[in-house]
Amino acid sequence: MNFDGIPGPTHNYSGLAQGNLAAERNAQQIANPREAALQGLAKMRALAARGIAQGVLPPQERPDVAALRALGFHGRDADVVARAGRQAPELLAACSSAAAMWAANAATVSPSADCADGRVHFTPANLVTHFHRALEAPTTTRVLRAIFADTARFCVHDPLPAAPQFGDEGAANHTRFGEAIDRPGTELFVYGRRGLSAGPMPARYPARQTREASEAIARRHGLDPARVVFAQQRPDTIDAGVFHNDVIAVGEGGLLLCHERAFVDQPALLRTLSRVVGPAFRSIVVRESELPLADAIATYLFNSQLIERSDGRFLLVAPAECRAHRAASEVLDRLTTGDAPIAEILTFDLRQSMRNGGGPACLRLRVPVTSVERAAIRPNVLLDEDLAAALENWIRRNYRDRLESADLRDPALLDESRRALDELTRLLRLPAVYPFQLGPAAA
Ligand code: SUG
Repeated sequence: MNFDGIPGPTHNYSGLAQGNLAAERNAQQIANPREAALQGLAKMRALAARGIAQGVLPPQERPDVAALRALGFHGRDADVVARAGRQAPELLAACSSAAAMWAANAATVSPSADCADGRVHFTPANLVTHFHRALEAPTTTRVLRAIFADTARFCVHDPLPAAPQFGDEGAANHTRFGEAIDRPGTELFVYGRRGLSAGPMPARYPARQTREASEAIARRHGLDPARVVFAQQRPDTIDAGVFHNDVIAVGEGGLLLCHERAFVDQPALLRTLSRVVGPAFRSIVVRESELPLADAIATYLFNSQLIERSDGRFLLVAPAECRAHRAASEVLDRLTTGDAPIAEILTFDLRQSMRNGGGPACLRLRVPVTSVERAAIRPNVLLDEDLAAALENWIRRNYRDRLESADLRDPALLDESRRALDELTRLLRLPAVYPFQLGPAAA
């Protein structure tokens, strides 16, 4: 299943993510939160209409008043926001980010067939590299525990310790290969650096995922070490703007689609994967001569969703930007030529999210479940046409169509946002998950 994050009412462009070229370039643009949420919903709705199981993850409470209080701003909630806006607008921006929409960074998920105890394991990401993203972990953990509440089938761990050594960005750096969901598969963990030891490192931009974090996740999920593969992102590729592996590679079932500059010692990695995954493994490597790395990053071609259809071939869900770019569009055409494993391509306009460096794959968390496990998920977060219509109505009534940095100081935004989330909690029949619903103790 895919669970997509709903872009929240404070979606804005603050240039907070270092090494994320789109977010850096679009800093201080005027955002349209309503359009962001509707674009995300349109993608979910179209996939659900094709019979692809789809769930939703609610946005988070922003601005995060408790985080601002922790940084020394005091008074009533409205005073906290006003003081932060006057004294440290960059901190208010960080505490107002709607970045939880990029659900691929919510957690790393291992299917039950891969885990020693036969449950689906989740490790919510600590996202320690950026302050605005590290704020997500506690609410993400509560939301996942509310949705995957059946502890006989699901295990939602605490995030890893929040230290640079264990920098973890969730499923954006994790791929599960396998022929079936109920048989053991292979899990590929991609890291940007080794936590504290030496070794190749990007010079310019942060390597967000550490090998130590990935190893800890593999251990706590109870994965079979013989079926776990670790690989390093190329440091020069991170320095070119590939801040997560899912900007340059996507895999599903037996298929890996990646750029030739994705991994350190890529030929050796592909050999390892074909040995460990087995004969079903197939890779499609796009050459620099076909699509230069800079264009791959600008179009986000690899930040596509690869979805296996019932006939065993794949649907690729790509950003609309790929069709507006000649070389990228030619790559897409080539991917579907003849008896290629990819049978069809769907594109979506996700521009509001794309301007912050978030494409189709960033917006979704894959949760591999059997049909029995699916039945154990809290039902009201599963998208059908009724829920989609209700969400659309909720977005149209609650979201602004224009938000710029100065608006983050508006105390009405906090009230609007809380009202919207309170209504959404009821719509999705979730228990209280937000600090404003739980009281000061939760924050
Ligand atoms: O962490 N952008 C996000 C985008 C995350 C995309 N996710 C994946 N590739 N899986 C990030 O860089 C920008 C927010 C701002 O600048 O306002 C931001 O956080």
